[in-house]
Amino acid sequence: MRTEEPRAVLLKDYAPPAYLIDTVSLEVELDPAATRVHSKLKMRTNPASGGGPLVLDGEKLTLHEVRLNGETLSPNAYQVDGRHLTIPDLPAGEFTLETVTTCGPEANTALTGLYLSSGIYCTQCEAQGFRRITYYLDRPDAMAVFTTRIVADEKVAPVLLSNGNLVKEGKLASGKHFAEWHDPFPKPAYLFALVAGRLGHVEDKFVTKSGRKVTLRIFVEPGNEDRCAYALEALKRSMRWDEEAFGREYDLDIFMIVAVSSFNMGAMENKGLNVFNDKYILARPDTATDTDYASIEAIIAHEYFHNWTGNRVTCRDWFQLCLKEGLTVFRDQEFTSDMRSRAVKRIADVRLLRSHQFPEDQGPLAHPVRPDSYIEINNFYTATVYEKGAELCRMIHTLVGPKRFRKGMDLYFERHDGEAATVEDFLQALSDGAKIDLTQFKRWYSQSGTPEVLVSGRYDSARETYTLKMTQVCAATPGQPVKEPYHIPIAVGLVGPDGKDMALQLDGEEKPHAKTRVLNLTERTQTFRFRNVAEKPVPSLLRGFTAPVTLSSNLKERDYVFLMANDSDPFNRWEAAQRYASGLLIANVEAIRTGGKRRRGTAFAEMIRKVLADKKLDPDFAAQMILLPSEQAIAQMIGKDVDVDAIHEARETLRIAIAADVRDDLKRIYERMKVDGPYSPDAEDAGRRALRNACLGYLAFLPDGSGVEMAAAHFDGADNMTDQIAALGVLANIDVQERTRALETFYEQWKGDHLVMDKWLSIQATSSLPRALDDVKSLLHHPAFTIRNPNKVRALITSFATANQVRFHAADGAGYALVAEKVLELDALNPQVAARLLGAFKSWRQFDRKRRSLMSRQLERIAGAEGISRDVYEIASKTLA
Ligand code: 0A1
Ligand code: ZN
Repeated sequence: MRTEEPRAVLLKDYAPPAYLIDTVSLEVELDPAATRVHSKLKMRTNPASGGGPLVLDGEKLTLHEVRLNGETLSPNAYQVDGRHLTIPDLPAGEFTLETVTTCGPEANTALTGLYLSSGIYCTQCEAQGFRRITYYLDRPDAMAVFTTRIVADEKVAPVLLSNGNLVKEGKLASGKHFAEWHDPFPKPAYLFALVAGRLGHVEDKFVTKSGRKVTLRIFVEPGNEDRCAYALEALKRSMRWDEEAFGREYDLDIFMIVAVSSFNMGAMENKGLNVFNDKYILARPDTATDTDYASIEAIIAHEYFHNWTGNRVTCRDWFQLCLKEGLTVFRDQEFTSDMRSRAVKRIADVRLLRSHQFPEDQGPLAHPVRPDSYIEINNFYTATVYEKGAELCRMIHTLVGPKRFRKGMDLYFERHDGEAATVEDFLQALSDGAKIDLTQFKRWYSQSGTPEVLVSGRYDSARETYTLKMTQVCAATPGQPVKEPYHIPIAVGLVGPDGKDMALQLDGEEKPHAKTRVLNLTERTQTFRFRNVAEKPVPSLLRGFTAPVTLSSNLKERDYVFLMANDSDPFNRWEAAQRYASGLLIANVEAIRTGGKRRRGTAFAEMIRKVLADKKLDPDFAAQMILLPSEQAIAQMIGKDVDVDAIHEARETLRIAIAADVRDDLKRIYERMKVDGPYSPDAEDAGRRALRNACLGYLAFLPDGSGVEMAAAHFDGADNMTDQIAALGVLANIDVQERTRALETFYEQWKGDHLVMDKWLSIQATSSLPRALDDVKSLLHHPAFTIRNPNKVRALITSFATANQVRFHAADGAGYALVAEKVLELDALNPQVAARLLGAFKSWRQFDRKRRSLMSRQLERIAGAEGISRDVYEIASKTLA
């Protein structure tokens, strides 16, 4: 049990640093056990705050020497504890401070600071990793110009990289060599990076719109060079897109990316030297799926776009994290929408928002997009900061339109380039540049919780009016009992009986305007009345999902059936199908529990038939239309006393019934969507594969067993990973011989490839068969698994805990016990990854009484364990609160 409660950091306590650092010179002599770092800081008193003791951050460092203006300080002139180096007396004005420290990359299992990933030295400094490399003002508003000299054994580390441009390199005595890098752009320490090791690379060039020639390099472990082509192409497309869409050019002579296999997150935007989880770089048709290709494209773009939203304009403090993350996610979403299908991208983003952000916002870990308190900042790289943060940017974009939004963004860059900014700065620039009052809108940044919008529509045939009455409510969240009304943009359309959109004329308007209108809901209750509505329409509400809210309305099942056939807004067409299917599944769950009669879902089957027959429909979109909502989505909609077994049974039976109803149509499309010729990851072919595999996902479960053969043949005939894994994923859920054979064949084929092995692990962990828990337990001891690699943990344990609802929530609590045990084991090695895994318990209150009690017992066990990290303590204690 912890003796003292870790102290929370509060937004309201922000104060500028007492000292400024103008330049940093680092000399880093690499050694696995003791890397020596000599740092020379040119500092001065901050005129804005006026001196006092200098408190530098530093953790897990051995301090050897401190020099002030060239003179070694006696140890009584400073204090060191496990977290700081404090120097009470300093001369007024400018001074030079040097420290010599050592750190141990080999023993660094937390993967923050300097560590070794498969023998490659690399760093991860966001959010507070730089303090594990040297003593420093490790805060984002301390911006300095960095020069980094790296010294290493030439055999161990022939490649030496850091931020900026290479200024010098050469050989030294006894097999050592060095490289010196200079980054002319002042930056906070979290954007520092250093990589050294035996690395191969691929190279290309990019000429910016103003004519700057940029060398592009992607570094990988030797042997992986043939898997970089897609990432490199995606990088060039991202660079061009940012010039065209936002007028932003790249600013150094070289842009480098390094792919490493041990990484806590997806990737990191270090200035000029991005470091990536290799999962998001390496791709070849036989090893990567279409989804992998799409993620690579999106993450390459995301990190590249950070160069302006995050690096050139950075954050004043970590509370402002959404300033760079929400905005950059919005930018990468727009990029993907321009590269691929906008409708399918929107559906994917809303799915992610609902599956990850909504449960967070509606549970014990709810926090505002701009939090005002944290114990461990690494716990705040959340779906709320990223995904809801992006939705807030999107809402502003919806309110002002693309042209004015661009003006606002231009002004933001103009005003704040080279600065560490705040959410207020961003909103002010957008407000001034896009000419919009965002005073009320700002509440979205400080109020947590998902607002609920209740809509009631009424048609008056005598007056030919259609009235929408809207009410917004937002439930209490931790620390926030009462909410003020939000400014919510709600796009709506009215669909006439002929299935066509009506022209919309609001009360007080002379003539009809567009067929989709954005209504501004700003009060608790508001009424919008449309005139000249000749026939009773069906309203299409929240088109394009223009706000991150839950919506309930007086629409009936038949209205959803109508909309899923007719809505011109593709998002809402998909949404109507999901609502129809969810309603049906929830009714069937109830029927299972009470012994009532189950419904068969003929309208969904009918919709599938129509969608499959529509040759004009984009196959990727069609694939989205025919998929049933996930078990997790149903659990979330039910919200309390969730019965995971009934949900599983309801969904499985409905899927089989639908498959039986439309088997011929599914078979026809399965044949028709076969892609001939060599594999291409482009959106068109990927869409065909998605639809074909969605058909297989139904057919494989036909009660006559014919689908198993089909899935096995699909597996054997696959010439790319997308098809191979689709078939394996289907077979993994069926208890047949073909399952064993396919898993074995796959293992034999891919056991030498760590990324493909992650797929093999997670397919078994997410199997809905009752054996999944035992399989996970034995795979923990398999050579393909190690708890020290975050991708392995995510593939096996996190996917079991978050994507296998029916087995993680096994009634005897064995799933909970296993995951809790692993959280504790992992915490001793890597607190960040442990805390993330613990997030699997966040919705514990929505399950039945027995499960609630089993889950809370595990949470208490973790919260009370000896010596747990701040990271895990914060999640465990807040989840229980
Ligand atoms: N800024 C990165 C994500 C990132 C955050 C934290 C990390 O370590 C704690 C690593 C990466 C991004 O948004 O891509
Ligand atoms: Zn980011």
